[in-house]
Amino acid sequence: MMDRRDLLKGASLAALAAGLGATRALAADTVTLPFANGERPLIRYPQKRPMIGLTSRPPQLETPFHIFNDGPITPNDAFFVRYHLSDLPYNLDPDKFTLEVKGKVDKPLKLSLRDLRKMRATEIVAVNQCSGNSRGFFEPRVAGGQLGNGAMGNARWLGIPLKAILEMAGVQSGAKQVRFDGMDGPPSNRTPDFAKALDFDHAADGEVMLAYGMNGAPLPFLNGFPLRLVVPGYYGTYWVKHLNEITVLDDVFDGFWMKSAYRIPDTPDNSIEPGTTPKATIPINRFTVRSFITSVADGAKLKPGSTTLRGIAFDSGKGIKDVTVSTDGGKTWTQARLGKDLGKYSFREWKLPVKLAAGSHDLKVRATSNSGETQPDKPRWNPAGYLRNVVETVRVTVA
Ligand SMILES: Nc1nc2c(c(=O)[nH]1)N[C@H]1C(S)=C(S)[C@@H](COP(=O)(O)O)O[C@H]1N2
Ligand SMILES: [Mo]
Repeated sequence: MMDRRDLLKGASLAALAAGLGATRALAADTVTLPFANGERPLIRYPQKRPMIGLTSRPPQLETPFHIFNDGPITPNDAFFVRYHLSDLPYNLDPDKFTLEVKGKVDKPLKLSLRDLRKMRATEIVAVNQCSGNSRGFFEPRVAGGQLGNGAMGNARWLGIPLKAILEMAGVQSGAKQVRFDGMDGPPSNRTPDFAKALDFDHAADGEVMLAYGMNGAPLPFLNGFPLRLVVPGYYGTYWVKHLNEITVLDDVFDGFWMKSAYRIPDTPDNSIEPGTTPKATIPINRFTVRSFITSVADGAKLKPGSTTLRGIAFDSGKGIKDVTVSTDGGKTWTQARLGKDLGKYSFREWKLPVKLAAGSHDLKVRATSNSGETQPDKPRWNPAGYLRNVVETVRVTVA
């Protein structure tokens, strides 16, 4: 259990500010992601182990993929980091932090962390994944952060259902959306502030959460200390960090990050002919179903004989029904055994013992959710590089 002292200790903000703002993190080593221009430094930030660095202003860090083989929960110090704007709230004082709830409510609120921590808390295990996770694999290539598969993570979140806060504030009739704004901002006025909105019914569904705890500890600074939105099953763009302003709206929020950015083609599978422009778009929303092999990396050399393949699968919250694996490039498929069910929004581990003869093998994995949604054999394409969920292939040589 965390008490208030832990909360402060957890961030040790002065030290963080020095480490994050003033000095550049140490680049110890490099890794190469498997696409053109995939060379990246391994960078060490406060509260983080060495991570794959995408940018340093603002910090953007990817989880080294082998960490997903360590277990279904992604450790806080290995959890990916994504920001849009470089003015981070390094100087925030958790004692003075207030969450403001305003707009179309009868009783506008100003809540301290202490107020929030007195309320009845809930927990949920849920995957956070950046919309652009795996963008670097798009063909043809698309603009944006060239991410491998490490812009995702699974954590046990602790906090207050947003529903309880909205009830406390007394939402007025005619509420359409709820807008969320965090304490970070643009270094100049040229870039629009980062704010996101959810439809009111979604915001008040009882699952959307204001989280202050992550895997039994306070949120790491770079993952939104002291408070962030958790939107189970939805892409990370909605998971607003350093959240200090909630506004109930009686119209649809048309800020830049809703109206112009983070949009997907309005087609049945949200994809279009590669290289073309969509006729109409909608805001990105739920995760597509995905699965990965985590126990062997692409290009690995294995000894002939028995080995156990392991990995993870997840979807937008229907839960994983089954995972099948092919060791012959997709000609034949075998059902894997699923691991413990940590909840429908969590990574689901799977494993399958296989015998591999000498030669090269294309290993493939495919997950199907409880709604029957499954992964396509051919990648779907959209101009922002979102939603990747093609059946992934890991090529290994057995000798
Ligand atoms: N305040 C704030 N919250 C934010 C963002 C941001 O730029 N500022 N980026 C969003 C995006 S696009 C993603 S993918 C997630 C990433 O969460 P993480 O950095 O904790 O992994 O944070 C979201 N919340
Ligand atoms: Mo993102």
